[in-house]
Amino acid sequence: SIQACLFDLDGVIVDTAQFHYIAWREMAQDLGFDLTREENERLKGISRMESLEIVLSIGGVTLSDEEKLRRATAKNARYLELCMQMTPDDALPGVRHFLDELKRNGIPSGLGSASKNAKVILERIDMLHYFDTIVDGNRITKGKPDPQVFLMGAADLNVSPVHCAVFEDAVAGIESAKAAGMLAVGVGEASVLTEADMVIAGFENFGLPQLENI
Ligand code: G16
Ligand code: MG
Repeated sequence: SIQACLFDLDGVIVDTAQFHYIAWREMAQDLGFDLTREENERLKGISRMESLEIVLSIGGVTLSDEEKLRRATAKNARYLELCMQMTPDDALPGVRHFLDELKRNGIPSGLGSASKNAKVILERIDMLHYFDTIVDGNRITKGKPDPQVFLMGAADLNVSPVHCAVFEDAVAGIESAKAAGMLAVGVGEASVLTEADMVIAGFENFGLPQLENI
């Protein structure tokens, strides 16, 4: 039985992926190339500096370490500027209701995100209080697909990994959950999240009874 739920942030709780894309694309264009939506898929769940390396390789651009840091910092400033347009209404449909249901049933929730901005974003959409633990890009040393992020969350909540369910929209995140020995629920398309134990389109018609049925 499931005793704890761990949630990815971008693409599961809130659609900040669109802002990451805009900010990376603007940087790419400034460097003289474009970044397509399809190429952007490869950045989901991947850390900021690793994402930068992927974007630069797409454009065939080489930068000094100093310039890489400057570009990553500028991208993040632009990303945060875009995120500040969000309001509590920007939480993805049904997710607040599901987190309420977990709370009512005494099932702890944790956040497992690669993002260093996780807390700021959760505060912005007024959802920080739902999480009994936050494992974010500031705590982890190994990013997804490594299981570290979710194993830390399970340890914080004092729940064995086999009793944890992970909600993830990224291929790298599903891999991470499976490597941690957890139930992996994909949020998105089954054709993309092929390694997930179950895939849901979103949280609108999803609750504890559906989770317990997996
Ligand atoms: C998120 C996004 C990634 C992003 C990463 C780091 O991970 O999916 O695209 O590159 O965080 O974000 P930041 O630059 O804010 O530290 P997740 O795990 O929440 O999907
Ligand atoms: Mg994600």
